[in-house]
Amino acid sequence: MTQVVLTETHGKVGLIRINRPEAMNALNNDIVDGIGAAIDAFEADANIGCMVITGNEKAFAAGADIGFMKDFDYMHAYQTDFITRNWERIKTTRKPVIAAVAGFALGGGCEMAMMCDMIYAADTAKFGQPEIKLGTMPGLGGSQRLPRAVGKAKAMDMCLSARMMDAAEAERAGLVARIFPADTLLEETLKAAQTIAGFSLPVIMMIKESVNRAFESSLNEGLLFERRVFHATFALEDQKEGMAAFAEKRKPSFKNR
Ligand code: CO8
Repeated sequence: MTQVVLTETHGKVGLIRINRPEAMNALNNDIVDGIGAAIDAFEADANIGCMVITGNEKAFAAGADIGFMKDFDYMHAYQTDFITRNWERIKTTRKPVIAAVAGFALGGGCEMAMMCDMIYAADTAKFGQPEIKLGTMPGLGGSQRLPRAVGKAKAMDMCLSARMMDAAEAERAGLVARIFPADTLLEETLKAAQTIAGFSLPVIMMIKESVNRAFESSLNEGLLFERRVFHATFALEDQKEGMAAFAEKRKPSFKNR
């Protein structure tokens, strides 16, 4: 049986590839469980400082597998806790996750990319929430994360019209952090991930946690959270090392402590 999720380690970066090319990487339980297991392993590996999730050149993922869910009824979706049970592991990992998107990121695929901490896109990337065409709606966070990323007007437009957004528009709108030519997407994303993973792991985690607070709290609560975590960095050996290295004009050597 083909493995629908492949993992590789590149230095301090854990790479997760969705590998179901015959179905445009349509997401099913095997894939999300595989992604969950990969994240568990990279989270537990003290050598890993950043993760990358990618698909192939045609699709990051063209949505949830329509065949898998087309005969669901309400009680099945509710009783099996569809999505909530196992589709959101990306959301809980404390290490940063970058989505490297080439080709289609539609429906649950777009939502999964948005669940990551940031999206790097190939110039071929296309984002969309076309569930309305299927008589349903975004269910993996799209109606909440898309407006936070691109604002209400574009999010409403995409969810209601089912139109796709190309990479250039996605970058202008704030959905995507960086765009690369398709043939260099993975290489450039791994390079950026290596840069991140080279910093102090507790600081990486504290920054991720603080930026995420911006979307989950009022400004004053978020500022207070940031201030407390910032104060806490002065308890780190890596802060002493980072600032001493700057003063001594040398490269810091972080110990993740
Ligand atoms: N589910 C199942 N199979 C799919 C999916 C999908 N989402 N997308 C593509 N495939 C399959 C096709 O059926 C086809 O299979 P086959 O060769 O056996 O006929 C194969 O992938 C290749 O696809 P196409 O021939 O259609 O390729 P095209 O290049 O012509 O078109 C598209 C590519 C535009 C991506 C087109 O396939 C498409 O529109 N796909 C459906 C996109 C969609 O509607 N996505 C939303 C799905 S609903 C959803 O995600 C609900 C989210 C709720 C949360 C769920 C948690 C994730």
